[in-house]
Amino acid sequence: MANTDPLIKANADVVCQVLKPARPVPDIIEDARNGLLSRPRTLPPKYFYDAHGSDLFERITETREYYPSRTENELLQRHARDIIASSNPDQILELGSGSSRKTQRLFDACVDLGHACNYAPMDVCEDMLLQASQELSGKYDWLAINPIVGDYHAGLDNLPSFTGRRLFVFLGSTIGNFEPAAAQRFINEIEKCMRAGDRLLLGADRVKDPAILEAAYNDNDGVTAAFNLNVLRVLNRELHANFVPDRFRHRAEYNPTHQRIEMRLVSEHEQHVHLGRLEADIKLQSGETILTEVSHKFTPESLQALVTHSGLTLQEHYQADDDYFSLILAHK
Ligand code: SAH
Ligand code: AVI
Repeated sequence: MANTDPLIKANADVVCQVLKPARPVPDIIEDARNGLLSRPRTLPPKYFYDAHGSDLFERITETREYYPSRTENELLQRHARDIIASSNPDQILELGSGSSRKTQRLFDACVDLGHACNYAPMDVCEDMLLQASQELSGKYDWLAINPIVGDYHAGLDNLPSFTGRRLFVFLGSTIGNFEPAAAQRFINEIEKCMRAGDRLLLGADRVKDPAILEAAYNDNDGVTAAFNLNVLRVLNRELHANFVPDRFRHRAEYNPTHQRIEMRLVSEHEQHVHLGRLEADIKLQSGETILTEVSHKFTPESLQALVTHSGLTLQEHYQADDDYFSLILAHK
């Protein structure tokens, strides 16, 4: 029978629950009005992740230069049994789960330990959620998967309630894409959702040689550039805008003051762009930029402070041998 419930989205095998916003968040029209009509021009990074953008992100993780995913995967591989054994979760709830590729290290550990739990991946990209859930159900037939589509900036209060022990997971250094004050508020918000005995597993990229950081965001095959430029196609589709991606170029630079990569689109010419649904036109000068993403890098101290300032207790700090990446396990 056809699914007629607007809060349930499904493809052949998987059903996706829609997270009800706990507070209003700007839609793309408001974000574009706030971000594009005044200078410096900015856009929130969540608009990268339409189906194509999510695929491009996956391709970024396979580039030689983008070490974070590889390093985090190795850390998970090494410590997953310890994480599962000590947190003993009945549910793994993952925020910004994307392809859930690295999370498989936790499921592998469950298999090794004979541990059963269910999985609630949450993401703004429904296509990727459905694809990931299908892949996981093929690989781990014991795993019940309850995907949730939504925007975590709209709050976590309406996440499905759960009575057992939960392991909250936030990987990939996506926390670095938040401004520092917003990152603290978000970890505080996760802490509020947690109950005594729950755990948080947080992955974060580390401050390091700027050349290594800049290379990771300027891969030779141009995948990161394509990912950055794809946001213009999203704007064309969603805002009835007429950006010409060929008239922009990708730029990613390390800002040592803020210890973050700043990713921008640079207008290659003076040009006019029509933003149909805003009923507005913007004039970009040659060389003018749109800030599309910030990606903060952490020191061991700044990362631990982020977690402990929320009131959580640090349990483990797993660090890569080269100090490139950290995984924090914390409990309430
Ligand atoms: N955790 C995965 C994916 C990281 S990419 C990994 O480590 O590889 C960032 C993910 O966060 C994407 O899947 C993107 O769709 C999701 N995301 C970005 N903004 C979001 C938002 N506001 N709400 C929910 N998910 C978001
Ligand atoms: C998801 N996020 C942590 C990635 C990052 O490294 O900031 C997104 C990304 N942007 C360019 N490359 C990867």
